[in-house]
Amino acid sequence: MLAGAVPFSAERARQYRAAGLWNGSTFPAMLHDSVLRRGEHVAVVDASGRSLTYRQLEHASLVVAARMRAAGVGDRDRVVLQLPNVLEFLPVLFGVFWIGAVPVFALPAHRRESIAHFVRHADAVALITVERHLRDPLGDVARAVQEELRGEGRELLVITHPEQLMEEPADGVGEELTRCAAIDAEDVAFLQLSGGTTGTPKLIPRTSDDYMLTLRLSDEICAVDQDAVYLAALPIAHNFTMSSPGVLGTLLAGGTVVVAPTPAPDVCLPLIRRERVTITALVPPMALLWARHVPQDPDVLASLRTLLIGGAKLTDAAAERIAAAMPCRLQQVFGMAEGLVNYTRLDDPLEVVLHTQGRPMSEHDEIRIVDEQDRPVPRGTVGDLLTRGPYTINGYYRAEETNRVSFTSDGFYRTGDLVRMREDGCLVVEGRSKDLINRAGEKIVAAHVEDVLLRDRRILDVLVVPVPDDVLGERVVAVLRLQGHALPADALEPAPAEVARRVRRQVRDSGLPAFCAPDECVLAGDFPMTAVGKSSRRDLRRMLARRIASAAS
Ligand code: OOB
Repeated sequence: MLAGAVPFSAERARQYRAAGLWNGSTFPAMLHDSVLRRGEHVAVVDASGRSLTYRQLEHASLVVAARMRAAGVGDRDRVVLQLPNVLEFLPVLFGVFWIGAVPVFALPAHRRESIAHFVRHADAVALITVERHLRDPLGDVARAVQEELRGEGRELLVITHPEQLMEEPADGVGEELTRCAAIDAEDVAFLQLSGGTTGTPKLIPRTSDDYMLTLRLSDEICAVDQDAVYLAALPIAHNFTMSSPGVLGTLLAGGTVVVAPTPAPDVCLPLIRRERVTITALVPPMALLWARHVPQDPDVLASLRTLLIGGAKLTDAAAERIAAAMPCRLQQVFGMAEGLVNYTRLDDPLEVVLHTQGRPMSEHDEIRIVDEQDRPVPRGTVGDLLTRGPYTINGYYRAEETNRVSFTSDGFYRTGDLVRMREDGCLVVEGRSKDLINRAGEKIVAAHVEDVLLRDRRILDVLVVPVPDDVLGERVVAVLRLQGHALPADALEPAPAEVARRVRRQVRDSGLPAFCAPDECVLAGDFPMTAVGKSSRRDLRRMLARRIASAAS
């Protein structure tokens, strides 16, 4: 096992093997298997129409492997990938896999401090990125990190033209085909990043065995087969886009992956029509945006069968809005890079699809919902979600102290999510344990208030956040994006009095306790986003704090 990763207990590993959950397959072997079955089928195509068949993808990845090896990168070396949704992502990823090196999945939105942190923390030998992505000079960032490390006496190989890694001729192409059997499926295959909205992302060691299991289960639950055409609209290296069922689930099934440079509807909707996309995945704010842009011409989305929505809470009102607009099935996904993934099922009643976050993928997923003393709460009561299972990690990479608080002594991961389990076994996410607003001792679930407000069509989106208050401890602030009220992206301004009155009345009339009514309403241009496009409450709280501080001075 890669040093710094926390292994499964021998007993549980034995059980998972015996149950056939872990079957020893690896990513290179998966790709090779798809080549044998689907060699001439298109594996990946990008927005400009460039494409690779399975055979070409495998060959390109072997060229990348040979070049990386020649550059001195070897077995178990960590390689940070900061790649946007480009065609090269897959050949590079599999190239790194072939040589037994360990990718670390950064996202294009990560800034220099985070990239430097990943390189140091993972002790990476290489960083592969592009010169530019949208307006971000990722190449300059990579060289700045390289310089920083050089100052510490460490060398970092930086590659900012991934297409050059695929150039021929290269020596020794194909040697990995025979070596790949040596990759241990129970060892760490890559380091994923935690998606939390607080602090620096932590590194999450996932094994081939555990991740391959998630692909097989996801393919089955989402009905992904060799006819699937999956649109990667969200950042490709995020766990959701990668595996639920994502890019890798599609390659396992022998389908086609379409990579979109951004999730914007004006980019993705034409791509869906052109490539006859059958399935894609979005975070809730983006799904709401798509729902507003669904073209009048129903033919544009005729091929789309399934829209997966996950990554953040989809409120009931948002779910209803999206279901009404999108001419396809919805599936909610409540997952985490640490492991556990829940889906609503394709044959679930609409009520379940719209109002729950589904149930675990595997019957071997263990779920505990507990109170503050870690005692199980009765069915239907909200509590902290703890989980353990065949694809959930046992610890973050090189993080002993964090692991002591994030895992129980018997190996359950503390997700930080507040959930309740319905009688039918479906989970409903009520918020993050840290996101409860504590107003003079009354606990307020932000998502409940948001759900009520989103029922008003004039409200495009809303976040309800706490702001420190001398009297109340915390007061409730509703930050709104209103229809027909365009503001500069980072603007925050007090809402007109009649809007605030209407909002408060709406919350009181909904049946929520009176203390849930926002103490203050603010209008925003855009919401700050996390690297994968979830609305960031943390950044919004910071912006509000800055606004209050500057108003006071
Ligand atoms: C996915 O993974 P991460 O690691 O970026 O974020 C995990 C956290 C969860 O602990 C939860 O707080 C939140 O994101 N979350 C949801 C949710 N899906 C994720 N909260 C409410 N409802 C949902 N449907 O975000 C991720 C990984 C794999 C598949 C899908 C999402």
